[in-house]
Amino acid sequence: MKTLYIRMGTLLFCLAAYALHEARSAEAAEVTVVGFSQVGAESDWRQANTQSMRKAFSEAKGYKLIIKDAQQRQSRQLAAIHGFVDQKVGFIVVAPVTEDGWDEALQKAKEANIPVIIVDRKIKARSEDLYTCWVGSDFRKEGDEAVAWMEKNLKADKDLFIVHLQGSMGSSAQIGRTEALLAGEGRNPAWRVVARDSGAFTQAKGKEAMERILKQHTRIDVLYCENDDMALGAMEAMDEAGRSYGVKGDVAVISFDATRAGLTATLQGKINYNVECNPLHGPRVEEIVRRLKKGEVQEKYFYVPEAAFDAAFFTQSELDAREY
Ligand code: GYE
Repeated sequence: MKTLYIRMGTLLFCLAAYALHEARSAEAAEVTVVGFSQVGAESDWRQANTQSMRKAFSEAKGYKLIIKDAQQRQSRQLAAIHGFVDQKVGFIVVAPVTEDGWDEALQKAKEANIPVIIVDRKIKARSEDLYTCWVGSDFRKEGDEAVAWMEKNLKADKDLFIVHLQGSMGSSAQIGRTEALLAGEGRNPAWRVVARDSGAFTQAKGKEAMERILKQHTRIDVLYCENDDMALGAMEAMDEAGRSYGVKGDVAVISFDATRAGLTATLQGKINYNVECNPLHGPRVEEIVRRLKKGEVQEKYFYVPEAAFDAAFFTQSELDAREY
């Protein structure tokens, strides 16, 4: 009888140890699935943004990150959100291409109880309750920074002829940076925007737009360009047309993003003033996911810190110290 009790005891102990082992390995293997709908790969900024998300949501940290590249099309982003809900991901992250048109997809995620974090550009939703929170830049402030530099450094006793290259129309980045220039125009009667065109934030389209503009305008004092990729394209067009630009040239170049390529051009004096747009959202978004998992409440809006760089003061060591 005694032996039987001992055997049963041993058996129960083994079963309990096995159950504990199973529970522990399930816990260790618990993976958080995050669906990320990215705008595309249109610019260096965007690529740095995607990298930052990949790094933050690594497998080593217990994540499975599903990235869907929308190739700058909202229809693809909407399909991606619907797909993420059907797949029952734990969290959805969206970098929205435009501000409008998200209500229905977000409603579906809300009904499925999946938190949605918006990054980079903002959205105009029927209700702010349709998403959990937002992380990104203050685009109007970036534009105001650039316009303030123009007001201080490009004082014109006569008219200032400005060319304005815009990003993807309807995106918050375009809207904020454009509004700032329009406000500057309103305050400065000597400013004349002689041409305005969109280069959709890409180098190729920025070049094409600038080629068209250069054919029509012999005098240009300023190029206000809403990102570095388009500025690089526009500089190619100016090189080919034999027009001088930058600190020592005829056309002062104002740009946004402060990517490595953009800041290299700033260091070379080809871009006069470059306003940073910080793409490193990954760590912040990952922290938000961790906190949401613990049930902690988020602040609704988080603006990433940003700087601006004047070619007159920018140095090689500052460039070397940059993270992207
Ligand atoms: O400035 C541009 C990119 O939304 C902040 O999109 C982003 C903008 C960025 O393609 O380069």
